[in-house]
Amino acid sequence: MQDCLFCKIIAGEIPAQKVYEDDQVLAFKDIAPVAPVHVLIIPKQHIATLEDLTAENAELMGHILVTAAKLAKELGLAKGYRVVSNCKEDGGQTVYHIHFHLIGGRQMQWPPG
Ligand code: IU
Repeated sequence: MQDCLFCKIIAGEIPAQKVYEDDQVLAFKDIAPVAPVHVLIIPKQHIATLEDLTAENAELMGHILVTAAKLAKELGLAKGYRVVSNCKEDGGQTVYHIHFHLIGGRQMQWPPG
């Protein structure tokens, strides 16, 4: 999608610190990390929000979660971590290309703000 920041990162038009890539997903370091490890995992297919998902996306979403678990191991998050996807305004979403935050390396709090 033309005006999507994350589509531009996928296309290589905007630089990012990539940590993993395959034919379906890209993972890169968040530009404003909120923890020692903060990686964004995104599908290469442009999907704006969680609300836009259909049954056709089920395998892709599963692949993203499996990728999160794999990266967490590789990044040394043996004590645990959090995977978060913010949806629309009340969820705190700021970039409208669906993404999953993999956050770890410190004790998380609950409930989130
Ligand atoms: P959110 O869930 O939509 O709020 O998350 C968007 C994230 O994208 C947020 O953590 C930003 O720091 C991050 N980000 C980025 O990594 N690179 C960018 O150029 C921009 C935002 I703009």
